[in-house]
Amino acid sequence: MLERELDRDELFLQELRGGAFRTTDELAHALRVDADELAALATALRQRGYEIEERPGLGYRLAASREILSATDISAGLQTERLGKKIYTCGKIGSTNSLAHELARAGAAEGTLVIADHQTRGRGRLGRRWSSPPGVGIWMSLILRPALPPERAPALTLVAAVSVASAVRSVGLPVWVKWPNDVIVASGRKVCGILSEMEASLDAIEYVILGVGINVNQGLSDFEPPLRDVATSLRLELERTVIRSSLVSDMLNEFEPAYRTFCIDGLAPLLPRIRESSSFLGQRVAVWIEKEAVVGQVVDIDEEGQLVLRRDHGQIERLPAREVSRVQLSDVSGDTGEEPEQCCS
Ligand code: BT5
Repeated sequence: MLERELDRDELFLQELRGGAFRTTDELAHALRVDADELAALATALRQRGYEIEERPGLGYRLAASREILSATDISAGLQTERLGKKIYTCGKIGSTNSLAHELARAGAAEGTLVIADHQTRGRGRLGRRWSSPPGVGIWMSLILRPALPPERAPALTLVAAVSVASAVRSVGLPVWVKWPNDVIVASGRKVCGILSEMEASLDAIEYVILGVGINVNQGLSDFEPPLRDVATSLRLELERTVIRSSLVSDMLNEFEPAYRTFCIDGLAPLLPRIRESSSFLGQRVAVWIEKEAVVGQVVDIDEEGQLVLRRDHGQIERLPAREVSRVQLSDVSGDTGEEPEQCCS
């Protein structure tokens, strides 16, 4: 039932591709719905921001200029063996991570992808909000079932961040991984955040939901004012529209081999890439764990994906990603040791 509804949205958009009018009869037949259901589907798609024109006698058409997030296009760009073989596309949804949990609990296969055009309750880490306006971003969740002990799972976020960074660089934008879960541009603004959530027993992972949010085609006004200083989109940086579907395929094509390597050999073989992409190596940072700031110079990221800091008195400290609420470049005078009120990690 759920699957059918999700696929109908996608099917409707596919039928309207190319911009020509399609008659109500043709569309109703292709989607296996009646005229009223078709009108309701068109209304729902308009609410997502698609310009769907309806003319008596001619039927429906999609205004030509729209960039469409499409499962068919994502599939066409995939070179993967397992990831993205089943794709659920949604118009408006609370959170793709929540639907992915539901699907995973119901037995969905490894590699199942949930992707939405708009999230109304997109979430970040530690209960924070993730802004996910319609039609301009990649809001997606991947179901993974790695045969790994649960304590290895947090490093998957880093593997995914490096893969997103490679895919974004391939569209022409230099970006870096800001440990543990962000991808940022040279100004420090965030283009991508990753939220991985795990269901596990004491010694085995049942599944991991890897939630990835990428700001693709937002203009400045698509960001709420508090985000304008800390967030950016590929379009704002590159001054052109980026096709979301091909970026999703590129990300999955990058991620699959890295994920396979990680499952077999751990993080070690990926560390050179991780270090190369890292925005922090050699820098002095403040890392907040709960309300406490740990300040020091980043000397490495280790095989567990922990940030290795040299404190001022020379002591080496290893910080696990899951306990960290915020990381910030630090100058000596600026650190109060208290987390700022407005938390934008
Ligand atoms: C993250 O959390 O960066 C993880 C974001 C994961 C979002 C994806 S979208 C698909 C999937 N479904 C979901 O519901 N979530 C995942 P965190 O490190 O806690 O960063 C959250 C902070 O980033 C917020 O407190 C804001 O300051 C900032 N922020 C919110 N929306 C943003 C956006 N669109 N772009 C950049 N920064 C944003």
